[in-house]
Amino acid sequence: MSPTEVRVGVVGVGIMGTDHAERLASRIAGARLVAVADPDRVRATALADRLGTEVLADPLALVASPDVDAVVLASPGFAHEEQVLACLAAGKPVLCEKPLTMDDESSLRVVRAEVEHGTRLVTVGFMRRFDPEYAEARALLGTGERGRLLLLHNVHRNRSVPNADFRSEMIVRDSLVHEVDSSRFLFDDEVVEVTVLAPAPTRHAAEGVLDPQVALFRMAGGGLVTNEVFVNSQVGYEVRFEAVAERGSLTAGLHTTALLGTSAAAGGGAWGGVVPADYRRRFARAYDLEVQAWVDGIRVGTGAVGASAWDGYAATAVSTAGMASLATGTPVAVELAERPSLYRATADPVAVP
Ligand code: ISE
Repeated sequence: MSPTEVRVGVVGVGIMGTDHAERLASRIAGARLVAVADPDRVRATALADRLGTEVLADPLALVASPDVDAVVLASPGFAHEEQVLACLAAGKPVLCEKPLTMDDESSLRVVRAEVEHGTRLVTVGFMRRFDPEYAEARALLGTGERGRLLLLHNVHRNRSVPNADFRSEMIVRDSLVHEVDSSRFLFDDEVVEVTVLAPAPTRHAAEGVLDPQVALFRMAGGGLVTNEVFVNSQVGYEVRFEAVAERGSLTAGLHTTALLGTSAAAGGGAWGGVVPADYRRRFARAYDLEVQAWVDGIRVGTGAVGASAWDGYAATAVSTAGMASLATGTPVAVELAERPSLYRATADPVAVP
């Protein structure tokens, strides 16, 4: 398919779906937002009216619609498997927000369905791959100039979580999953073992929720990754890393680092700049580049870009093992299925913008 204009439907109009719908309606070249679908008809209608697009009640009707060429899925993770499989059955490209599905078995079913289809149609919304700092770090590490990557230290903080339903396991499945993908991306390697531990929780976490958490990943090639995830930091959205190679280290995200004790009143802190309140601000450019690259890939027929269904499956497998480790505090091995030839590289690189 190489339409001059890709007609896109958005399924799920919560925080991320609304953000993507606005992006598609206003600043993505070669795309037209043609429909939104959400079980919450009132919120979908309000958004559709504001953006001048159609509303469909049923996500599967949106996928099947002859007026829709490609689909952005921003529905809750538990709905993804059925909806991604419907896109594959309809032969439509789909940009599915993370996590791909809720566990590794269901993610593997998606991988197998795509292999059966024969070409890549699924992109998983791991937007950090499109963040200029992450992409540049990956390109620099890939040159080998600095030797082998030995260690990666990731920090991931949210000011707070949307509701008390955000339980300890979701910190692994919805938040830490980003570090799983970015570690695979930066190392160009698979995670083979995960350990998740938690200190005595912050008093700002809901009753029984283990927050913050610390996770350790062992990479197949011997690399090690430390991760802190803290979703009720009370300050703002801080995502950064330090990568330590044999001859030098590099950092990303420092300009969004908060000093301990800075005021949380304005939705962030300060460190020679502004700490964004949430991921829509921190990764605004990455989301724009991701969606533009996805649309461009459909228009020129070069196929899917960014994280593949395989990357989504691998990330979900690590999260599934991470949730098991959180329950026991012991290391859990990650066993992946054999990678089909449709997915050449461990983590497909993206161009540095
Ligand atoms: C959310 O779903 C995201 O994807 C954000 O990037 C992450 O920081 C947050 O913890 C998740 O809940």
